[in-house]
Amino acid sequence: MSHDTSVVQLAKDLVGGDRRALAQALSLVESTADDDQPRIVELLTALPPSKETTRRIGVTGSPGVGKSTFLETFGLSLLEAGHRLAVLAVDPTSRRSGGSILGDKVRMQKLSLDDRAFVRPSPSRLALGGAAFATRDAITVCEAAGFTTTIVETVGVGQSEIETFDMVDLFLVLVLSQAGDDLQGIKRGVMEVADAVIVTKSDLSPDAASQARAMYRATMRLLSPSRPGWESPVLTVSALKNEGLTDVVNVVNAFFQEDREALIDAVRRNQRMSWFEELVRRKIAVQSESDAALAARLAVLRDKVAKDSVPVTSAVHDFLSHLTISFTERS
Ligand SMILES: Nc1nc2c(ncn2[C@@H]2O[C@H](COP(=O)(O)OP(=O)(O)OP(=O)(O)O)[C@@H](O)[C@H]2O)c(=O)[nH]1
Ligand SMILES: [Mg+2]
Repeated sequence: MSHDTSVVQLAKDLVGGDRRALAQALSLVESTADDDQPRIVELLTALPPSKETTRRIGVTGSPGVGKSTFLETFGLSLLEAGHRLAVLAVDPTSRRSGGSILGDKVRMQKLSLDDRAFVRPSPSRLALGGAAFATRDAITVCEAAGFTTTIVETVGVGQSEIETFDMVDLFLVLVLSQAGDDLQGIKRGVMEVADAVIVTKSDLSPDAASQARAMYRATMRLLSPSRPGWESPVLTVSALKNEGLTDVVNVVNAFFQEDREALIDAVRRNQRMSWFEELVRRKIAVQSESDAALAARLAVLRDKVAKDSVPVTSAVHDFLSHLTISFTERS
């Protein structure tokens, strides 16, 4: 791999707190261009390892539930408490356009303008395919830049919530009180991994909000704990009226208390391990199809397997021997 001095400089500037370097580094790790891949590796290798005391928080909820508005108020209280905050907005839907990115900047205006915070709206393109992996690298970049808390805001559709859960320490699920009559629309799987449930927009109808809270509390009691020794609380907030935010801050602080550090470390370790395993699997799959010689061998073997002219086990061994050769030639 050629030594890229510009990337080494980028890493230095990033660690030194340069905003432009931060934005550039985030664009780089989000890039899917082949040319950028060695530069991404070089950048990540040049960064200091993440500190254990950093906080990674996921915030999810259906479109319009009030995530960005909540993050503005919640984020400002984190800044007050001395944290430096990065917000990475990930939207796996294709509805996100220049307009909604502008919307994020408006909804998180004070955060966007505060130099203790950094807000990164991501265009939808980035959320497709391997985006979950890019977001993990983006967290690493933010932590290297000195942010003590990184929040990943994700729109709750499809698999995106679970992917987010797998990259954070604490997972907050925002829900509307209007949807409180039943759990329709909110998948059970998401509630199972919620470390806290937050009923939003309580100012619209305080009664509906407290009914929803009671209903979600009952639901959460039926589920097994999201983490060992942690009971997921259900809270109500109005981000617009700044009500209930102190409770959220208290829950977050309780979650990150020192006696839970070992648990959080173990969670991160498991996350790194499955990230590695999954990425290796994916890259091998991609490699098998994109490397001409390998792809040709794979096609021959598929054909033989189809005709039953070679045992499947032998075909796999054959394939693996080609894979090894292919990688050896590269290094
Ligand atoms: N009354 C009231 N309205 C709120 C509150 N929080 C958010 N809203 C409104 O709800 C709408 C959606 O808020 P957002 O914060 O953009 O919601 P979001 O979940 O980030 O939306 P997407 O990012 O588009 O999925 C906006 O019109 C907000 O002004 C609240 O606490 N009370
Ligand atoms: Mg939003």
